[in-house]
Amino acid sequence: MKNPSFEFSRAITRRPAASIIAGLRAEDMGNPSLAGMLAAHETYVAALKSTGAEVIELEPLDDFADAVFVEDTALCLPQGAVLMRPGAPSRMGEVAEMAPTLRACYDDVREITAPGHIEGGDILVTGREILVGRSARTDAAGVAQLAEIAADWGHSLREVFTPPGVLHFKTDCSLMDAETILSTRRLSDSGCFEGYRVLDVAEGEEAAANAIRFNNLVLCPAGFPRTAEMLSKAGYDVVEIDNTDCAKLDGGMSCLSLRF
Ligand code: CIR
Repeated sequence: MKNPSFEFSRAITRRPAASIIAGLRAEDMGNPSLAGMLAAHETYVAALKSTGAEVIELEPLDDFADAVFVEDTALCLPQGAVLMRPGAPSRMGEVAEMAPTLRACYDDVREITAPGHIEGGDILVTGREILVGRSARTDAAGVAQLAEIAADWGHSLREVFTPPGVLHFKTDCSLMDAETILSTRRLSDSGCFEGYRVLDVAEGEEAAANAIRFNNLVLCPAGFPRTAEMLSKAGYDVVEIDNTDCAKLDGGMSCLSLRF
C-alpha cells in the first residue's frame, strides 16, 4: 500500500505568469526573471512526471502574481481536499481559481472560512500526524477549523510554531519519509519534531530545508552541496532544481505543487 505522506499518483502545478515580477517578498532581492522561472518550472514538472505520476498543469493566472505557488491554496489528503484561506490578502482569490480542479479530483472538498486563515505552506503531513505552524499567514482560528476537518477524516493535528521572520513552517522543513524530517537547526531546536528522525540541513544552507519527497525522488533546490550530499549518503535519490528566481519571492520546492 502507498504511504500517503510521500507516495503520490498526482500533482497539480500552475505555470508562472508574466505578473510574477509583482510577487510578494519579505525582502527585495530584485525581480525574478519569467524566462528563468519557466525553465526551472519545466524541469520541476519533468522530475515529478519521471516518477510515474500524472501532473495536472494549470494555465498561468496573470491576475494573481503568486499563483504559481499552488501549495498555499489547499491541503490534499487521501480522504478529501481542504481549500485554504490565505493570510495574504492579495492571494485570497487564488483559492477560487484552484477549487474547480480539486472538485474534479475529489468527492469531498471542504473549506476554511472567515475569520480563519491558513496557507498550505504551513502544513506538514507526516506518516503519523498533521503539523500546522502558526505564522504571520496562519492563525489559531484557521488551525482550529482544520483540526475539526482532519479529525473527521481520522487524522490528528498538532499546532506548532513557524520561527519568527520565516514565511511558512515548511520554509524550514520537509518530510523525507514517514518518520524522517529534514529541518533547519533553528526549527528542530524548538523540539517540535520529538520522536521523529531529524536530519538538519548543513549550517549556512538553511534554504535547502524546503525540499519535497515525491515518490522515489527528493527534489532539492540547487546550490546546497553539503545538504545534497548528506541526503544522498542517507540513501535518498536527490534531484537538484534551480530555485534562483523562485527564491526571490520566498518560494521553494514544496510551494510549486499540490501532491496527492
Ligand atoms: C508569498 O509570499 O506568498 C509567495 N511570494 C511565496 C509563497 C511560497 N509558498 C510556500 O512556501 N508554500
